[in-house]
Amino acid sequence: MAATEVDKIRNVAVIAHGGAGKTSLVEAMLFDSGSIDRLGNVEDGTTTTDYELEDITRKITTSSSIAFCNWNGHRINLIDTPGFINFLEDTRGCLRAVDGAIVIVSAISGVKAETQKIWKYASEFEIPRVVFINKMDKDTANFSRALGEIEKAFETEALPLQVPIGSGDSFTGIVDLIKMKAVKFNNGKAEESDIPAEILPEVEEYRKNLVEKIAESDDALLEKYLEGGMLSDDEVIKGVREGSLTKRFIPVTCGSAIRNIAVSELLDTALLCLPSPAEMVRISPIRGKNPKDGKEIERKPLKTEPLSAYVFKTIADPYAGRLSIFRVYSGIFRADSNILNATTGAKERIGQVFYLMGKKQVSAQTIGPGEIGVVAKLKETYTGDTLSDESRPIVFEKVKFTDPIISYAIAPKSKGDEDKVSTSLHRILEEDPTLRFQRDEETKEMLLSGMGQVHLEVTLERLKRKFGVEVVMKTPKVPYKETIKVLTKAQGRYKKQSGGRGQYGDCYIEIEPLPRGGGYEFADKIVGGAIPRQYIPAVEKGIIETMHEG
Ligand SMILES: Nc1nc2c(ncn2[C@@H]2O[C@H](COP(=O)(O)OP(=O)(O)O)[C@@H](O)[C@H]2O)c(=O)[nH]1
Ligand SMILES: [Mg+2]
Repeated sequence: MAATEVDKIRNVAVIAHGGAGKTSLVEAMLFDSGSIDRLGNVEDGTTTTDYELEDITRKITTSSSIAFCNWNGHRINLIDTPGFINFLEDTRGCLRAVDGAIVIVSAISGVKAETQKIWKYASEFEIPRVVFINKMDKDTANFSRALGEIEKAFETEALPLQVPIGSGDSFTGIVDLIKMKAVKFNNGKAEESDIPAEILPEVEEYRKNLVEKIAESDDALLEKYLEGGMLSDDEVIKGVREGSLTKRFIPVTCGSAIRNIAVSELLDTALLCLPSPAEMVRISPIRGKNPKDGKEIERKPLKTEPLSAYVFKTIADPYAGRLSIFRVYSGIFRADSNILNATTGAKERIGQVFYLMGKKQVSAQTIGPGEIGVVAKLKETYTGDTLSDESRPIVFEKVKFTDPIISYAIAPKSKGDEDKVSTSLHRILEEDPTLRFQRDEETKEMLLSGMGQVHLEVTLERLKRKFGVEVVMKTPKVPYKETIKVLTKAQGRYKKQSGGRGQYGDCYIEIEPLPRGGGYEFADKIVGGAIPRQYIPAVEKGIIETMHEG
C-alpha cells in the first residue's frame, strides 16, 4: 500500500475512561469507512483493536492498538487506547505520537477521573481534541448534563456542533448545526431529513450560540454579524476549524457507538476539527537535538527532509520478535534500508515495513512523513528512541513514564524455571515501560513492580500466553528493620595492650533521625584536629555497614 500525502493524514487517539465506548467506536469507524466488512463487538471479543486474549477475556483494553481507515480522500490512523487506571501510561505514550484526539464522554456517567487525567496528558502534548458524547441510546442519557460536565471538568468552553434527536430508545439521529440538517438513522443507514419541529427552538438556540462564537473570533466577522448579516457556511466551517485547532473551544458531537449512530459524522468532524501532521507543526514544531553537539534542530514534515521517526510503542512477539511502532516526523522510512538509532547510536537494518490494522500487518514499501508504521526485529531499539537518517541524526525528547507503585513477589510454578521466567519477563519489560523486575538481595525473592494489581496479573497472563512460562504471585516478604526515632549518644572504646605496641581508640557518636525518606547524612564534629583525620572515614564506614543491617 502506498504512502499518503501529509496534508491528507489525521493521526487520532481515541481516549476516555474504561467502558466509555472507545473500542466500540473505533470498530464502528472502521466499519463505516469500509476498512472492515464485519462489525465486531466487545461483548463477543470480535473487535479489531481488542485482539489480545487478555483484552478479550476481561472485556477491557489493556494495551493500545492501531488501525486505519480511508475517509473522504484522507487517511485516518486511529489509536484505541486503554482507559483503566493501571494502563494509562500506555495511553500517554500514544498521545506523544498523534496530532489529535477524540475524547469520549458517556451520556450516562459523564467525565470520570481517568478522563480528566488523560485530558491533562493530551494537554501536555498540546493536542487539539473533539468530544463525542456516547451512549445516547441509553435510557438515562442526558446531552445537556454531559455538556455541563465537560465545561466544568476540562475548563474549556464546550461548543456543540450537533444536537441529539431524542434519547434512550427514541434516540434516532442528530441535527448538524453547521449544515442545519437533521440526519436520522435506520439500522445504521443515514438519511437526511428536516429538523423535527419539537426541537427546532432548542436547535436554533444552539445554532445562534455557534455562530456567535465563530463571529467573536474575527473583527470583520463580528461586524458583519452585529449588523445583522448572516455568516456563510464557509465562514462557519473555517471558524469551527480554526477555533478547534487553537483550542479556543472544544467541539462537541454525540451519538451511539454500539448502534452506529452519528459515527460517520464523527469521522467528518475529525477531518474538520483535527490537524494534519502538516498543520500540527504550527501548534507544536518538530524539534529535537543533534546528538553530536546537543544543538537544537527543527524538521519539517516533508519527504525531502532527512528521516526522523519516534518509536512510541514496542510489542514483544514470540514469533516475529520485537515489533517497533513508530511515527515518521520527516523524510521517508524505507523498507530494506539502513538507519541510525540516534538515541543509542546503534545502526539498524530495516527489513520489511508495515501499517497496522489491529493485529494484522499490511505491507508497505515506504512510510511517509506523518504516517505510523511498524518494523520487526530491530536489535537495539526500544520505546522512546529516535530513528533517523545516518548522516543527519536528530534525537527527540522521550516520554518519561511514571515509576511503578506496587510490587509483588513472583515465583515459577515449576521449580528450576527461574532463568526462563527472567528471560521471558525481560522481553515483556521491553514492551511495557511501567514494569520493573528485580531480585531482592535480602529476601532472595523475584519482585515484579507495576501500576496496580490488575496490571501485574495481566502481565503474568501475557507471559504465560506468549512465552509459556507460568508464574505465581504472592505478597512480598518485608524485611523488617529498625530505625532510630530519637537522638541517641553512644561511646565505643577499644584497647589492646597484650604484646607489641598498645592500641587505643575511643569514639563518640550521636545519632538522630532525619525526616522520613531523608536517607543518611554524616556530620564530622571533631574540632581543631583533636583526632587525626585518617581515622574518621573508618568510623563512617562502620556506621554505613550497620545501617544496612537495620
Ligand atoms: N448502550 C450502549 N452501550 C455501549 C455504547 N458504546 C459502548 N457500549 C458498551 O459499553 C461497554 C464498554 O465498551 P468499550 O467499547 O469496550 O469501551 P472502552 O473501554 O472505552 O473501550 C461495552 O459493553 C459496550 O458494548 C453505546 O453507544 N451504547
Ligand atoms: Mg477499549
